[in-house]
Amino acid sequence: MIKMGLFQKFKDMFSSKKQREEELEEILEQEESNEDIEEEIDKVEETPEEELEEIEETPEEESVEETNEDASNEEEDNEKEITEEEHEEVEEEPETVKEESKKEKKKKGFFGFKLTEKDKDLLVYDKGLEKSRKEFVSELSLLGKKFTRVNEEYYEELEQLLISADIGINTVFKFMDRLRDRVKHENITDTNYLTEVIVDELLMIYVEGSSLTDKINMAESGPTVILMVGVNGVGKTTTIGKLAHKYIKEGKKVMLIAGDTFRAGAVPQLEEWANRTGAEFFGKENSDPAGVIFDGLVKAKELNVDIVLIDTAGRLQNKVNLMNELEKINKVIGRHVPNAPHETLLIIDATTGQNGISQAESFKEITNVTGIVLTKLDGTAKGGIVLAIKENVGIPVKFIGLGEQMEDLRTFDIEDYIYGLFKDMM
Ligand SMILES: Nc1nc2c(ncn2[C@@H]2O[C@H](COP(=O)(O)OP(=O)(O)O)[C@@H](O)[C@H]2O)c(=O)[nH]1
Ligand SMILES: [Mg+2]
Repeated sequence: MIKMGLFQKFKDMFSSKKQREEELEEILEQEESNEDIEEEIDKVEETPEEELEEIEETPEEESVEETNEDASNEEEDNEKEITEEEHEEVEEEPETVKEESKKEKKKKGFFGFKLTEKDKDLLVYDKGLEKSRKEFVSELSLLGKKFTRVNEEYYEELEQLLISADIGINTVFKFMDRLRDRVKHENITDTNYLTEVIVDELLMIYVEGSSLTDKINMAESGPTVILMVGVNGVGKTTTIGKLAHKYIKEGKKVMLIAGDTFRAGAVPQLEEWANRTGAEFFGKENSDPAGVIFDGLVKAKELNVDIVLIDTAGRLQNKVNLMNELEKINKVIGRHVPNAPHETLLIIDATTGQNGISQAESFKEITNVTGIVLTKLDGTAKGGIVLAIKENVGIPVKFIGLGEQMEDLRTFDIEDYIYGLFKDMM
């Protein structure tokens, strides 16, 4: 009794995605190899244009002089002027067309092709999840090839594989129980087919309870305040830079406030991100964080800022202190902007694995975390951590970091994520 599971559904759904991706890869390859040619073409185009202008100027001037001299014959003059105008029009046309095509070319690329935002998502997800896909998913396929029959040894290796992908021990145990059940019920013996069932069941964990919203809660009026928390080095400041870039690109006015005031270099680091992205900035080194945030919010309101991103220090070593500090910060923010902070995003470094999960559990006790940003997914094969967060923490992942550049932050999209992980199997 074999049901058509999620795997098959996703497989069908993703076939168009795969096709699009193959197109994109081809186009990008061709564009790269054609960049040099394009430069050459530009150079060649520039020279005759200038020469052409010089040649054109001389006869035009002469004809104007002629017209002035011969004032008696008005009819002829008019005729001449018309011819000149026509002449100019004819000349202008190819230039405008040329200019336009140049601009278009810059915008669209050599083949008149423009990447959509969705295309960019697909490419960033694909690149950022490469490690996880190559290591975890290839090993899963290998396992299916190594064992032709489902036996105890197979189960053991599978369990190890899932644990090493950071899916989380409890999730893995639960998963293994479900799998064994399904194998028994559906009388599965073939490991190749079981590989599909495994992906199916993994997808199920991803999809289950996905009613958790990944939307950012925006203020109805006045600035939206987003507070960033998390331990040192996880990528808080970088994520703020990336978010600033994202929102500014969307046409919003953004301000960064440096609430991590004591760590050496933290304030200038944030200021640099403000400069790079074109965001407003407020910060004062070695001052009380809540005080800086207070002053920053006053300025944000004066400047009519749409989104305020606040950096904080992440000293988890002293939980009570951190809790008190965040409480004070929250009070200050709430007093200034009603219903703020609108989001408190906890940043977790995906490469720290289970450690990241325990950080999430601690921060959950300390403050009201509304979303998680999972950074450095590009640097790990442990993409399974998304599952562990869902199972153990229950806070939605809202963004993922897939690289160090400001474009490398994406809204967490379960479909793109699953595709990025499993596309080699589909
Ligand atoms: N590969 C990669 N590196 C990241 C990502 N996010 C942050 N980083 C790097 O992690 C390091 C620490 O980041 P930072 O923002 O200073 O962390 P903070 O202490 O939490 O503010 C920096 O070198 C960042 O470039 C990511 O998504 N991918
Ligand atoms: Mg920082």
